Amino acid sequence: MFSLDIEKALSMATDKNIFPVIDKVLEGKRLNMEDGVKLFESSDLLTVGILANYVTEKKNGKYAYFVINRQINPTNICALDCKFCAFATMDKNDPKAYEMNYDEIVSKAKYAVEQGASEVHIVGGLHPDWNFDVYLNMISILRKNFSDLHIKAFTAVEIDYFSKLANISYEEVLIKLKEAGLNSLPGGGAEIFSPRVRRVIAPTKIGWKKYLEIHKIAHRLGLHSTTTMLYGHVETYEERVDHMLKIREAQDETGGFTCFIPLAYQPENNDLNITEHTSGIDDLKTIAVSRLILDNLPHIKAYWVMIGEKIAQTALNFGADDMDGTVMEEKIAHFAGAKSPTQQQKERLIRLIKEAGKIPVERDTLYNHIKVYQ
Ligand code: V47
Repeated sequence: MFSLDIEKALSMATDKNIFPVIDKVLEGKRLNMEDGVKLFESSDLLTVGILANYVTEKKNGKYAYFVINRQINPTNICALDCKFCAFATMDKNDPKAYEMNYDEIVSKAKYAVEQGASEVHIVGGLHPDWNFDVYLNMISILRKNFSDLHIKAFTAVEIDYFSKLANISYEEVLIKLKEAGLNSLPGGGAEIFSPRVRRVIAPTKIGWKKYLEIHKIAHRLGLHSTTTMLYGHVETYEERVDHMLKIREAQDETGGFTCFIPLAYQPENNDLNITEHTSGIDDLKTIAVSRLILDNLPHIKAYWVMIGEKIAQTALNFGADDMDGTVMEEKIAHFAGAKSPTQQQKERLIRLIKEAGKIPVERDTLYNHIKVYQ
């Protein structure tokens, strides 16, 4: 019944180039580089979306997830100089430079918990004067104050920095953080894996091998993580698909990624000479193609902060099954010109999901159901 419906829907497909890709998806076969590029190049967005939605619903039914969470960015003073980043500054005397003390961090987490948050998401600059203990104590202090809160903190880029600061291995850094109370890693810092692109947009950041190595070590230690891709700047379609294929290969090894998050490039106040926001078509296609390529990733997130709530809502029918969450205080995208609000109310997320024809589920970080809104 279901397959007849999907075949009927796909009988309207107009782009012959993607017919073989459609067949592969319906036969449950893995897509390759050529397939991914054909999907990106296709003008038949609706067919690509129907196909991605078919895969999403096979995996997650009609459920679409959100989380009550808060982002905390302890400092924006950073030793790296990524060209796309408008949030960080290398100069401590820059008027926008800031650093939080532990009391401020705890009070932000306290407010989040009072609002019903199950997760805090902590990332920030690589502060040149903070040693590893500053970051480690941040986690233990939060854990002492909030025994049940899920602490998702520190990207692979930060883990690499801590390992250099403390002169210990990635594994030792992660074990210490886990013992202090860390629950999982966020996916930031992936950008685009292509060394060509990294040389242009993030020349001093760790490369893709270290990024994936750190995530795989975390997975082996029992820490789940998410993973991301920054798109809409100088990368090609091939480089986007290559990025996804590398993530798929790592996931085959460990199975530890919960979710893939395409992050739409925000063009303001940075040193990259690309001033255009991504288009809605590109946002939807990127979500759909990632759903189709990443057959072993359980969830695809439409991050409303970067693509706006209207496209994020629409993306729930183009392969995404998650909207992230309330966020409460977003800085990274907003320093770079994001037009979305800096936070969402839970009721609005529920409404956006229901209007998309999906069933809203409040989840925890690991996608356990907290409440289903039938
Ligand atoms: O690592 C920085 C990106 C990331 C810009 O793990 C930019 O669940 C667009 O990773 N335009 C941080 N993007 C955000 C992030 C994230 C967000 C939500 C959920 C999760 C998760 C992770 O933001 C950075 C970088 O890749 N970023 N500057 C910019 N101008």
